[in-house]
Amino acid sequence: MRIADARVIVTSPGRNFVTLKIVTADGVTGVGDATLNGRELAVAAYLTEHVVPLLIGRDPARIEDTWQLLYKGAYWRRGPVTMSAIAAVDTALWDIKGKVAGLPVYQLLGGRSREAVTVYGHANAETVDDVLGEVAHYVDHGYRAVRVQTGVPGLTGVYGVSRDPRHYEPAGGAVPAESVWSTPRYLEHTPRVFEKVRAEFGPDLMLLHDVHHRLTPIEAARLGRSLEPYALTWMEDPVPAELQEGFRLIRSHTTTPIAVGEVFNSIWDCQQLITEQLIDYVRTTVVHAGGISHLRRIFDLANLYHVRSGSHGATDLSPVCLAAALHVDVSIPNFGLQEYMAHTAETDAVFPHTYRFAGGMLHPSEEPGLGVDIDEEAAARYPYRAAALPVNRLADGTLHSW
Ligand code: GCO
Ligand code: MG
Repeated sequence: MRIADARVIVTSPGRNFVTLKIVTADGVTGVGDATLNGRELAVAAYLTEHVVPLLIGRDPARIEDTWQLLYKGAYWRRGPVTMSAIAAVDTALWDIKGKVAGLPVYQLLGGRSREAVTVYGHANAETVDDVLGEVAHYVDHGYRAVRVQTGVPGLTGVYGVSRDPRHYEPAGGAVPAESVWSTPRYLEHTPRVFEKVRAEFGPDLMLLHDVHHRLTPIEAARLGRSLEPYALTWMEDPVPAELQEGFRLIRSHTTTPIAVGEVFNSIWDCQQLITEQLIDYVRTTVVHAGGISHLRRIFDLANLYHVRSGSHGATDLSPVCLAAALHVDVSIPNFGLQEYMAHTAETDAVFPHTYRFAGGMLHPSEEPGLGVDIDEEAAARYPYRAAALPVNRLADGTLHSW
């Protein structure tokens, strides 16, 4: 069997998505997500100019060899653009392999390790009172885990709080929006939020919080300590993670578990965090970390060091990524949690899929392959729109992590 065609499809049903569709000479198709929020066209061009010409005529069954060709062959290793492009090819080839075998992809990964995938939803609101209502919404819909974000008194436009509470979308107009940040106000406010949420919902609900890289290690240590009475499942991205050894400082001060990894694109970004047991959950994804093949390598390494998965699943990762993530999640021994923000109806219509949500869990597709596709006619109705991620500044104008 040979690859006859590979199409890069850019569509914007409410937000931008990049999808690779590979077609074999006998008409089997496979899809892979290549969306990199705010940098979509860079990956689309990388695929079109540098990857698609290499795919035509290749044997689609050779997933590992194709991965190595695209990784080692480029010479310029790693990076989010390269690794998202490799991920799209890898994911599409697993989809094809599943269809050819007549099996859902999770069966090719070793079969089920659990019945379904526990997910966490996003409760976000400007005030503490309003966020209690949002948490209740998720509990009422069966969720066992909820991420909680609120505004901070005195600050406007805090990350994680959106106008539409059900569909958080950080990317906005063509030029980045700016907001002002204050670490002292945030550190003062956040434990008060969790005190109220824990008191209202009791000990069983898993609670999570995303810091979005905004602290230094010693500030993160203070936050983690102040949240200990409320027994969070995790504190996410407490600091930027380029300096992996910085996590030693956080770790030595707090027992609040740490989750990191949504911006990582290879095993080398988290190797020290994992082998020194500086984190509890690694949040790498299919799309940004080299596809199903490479994600499995990260999770296998993590498994040796008591680190569980907690894959990123925001709405800027397409249903193709989510479908693929569920096959990984249901099969690995060290699954932790999967982030889940429902896509809009227009996005779901462009990406027909057969995974389903029930009782706080996502169930992967039972169809051969990934169980997701792109409706190319529907996709063509939504042309690309430039949309940038925001930036954050301190009161004196200093650019800060957002
Ligand atoms: C999360 C993330 C997202 C990212 C977004 C960037 O935990 O879901 O932090 O909200 O900011 O995916 O594109
Ligand atoms: Mg996050």
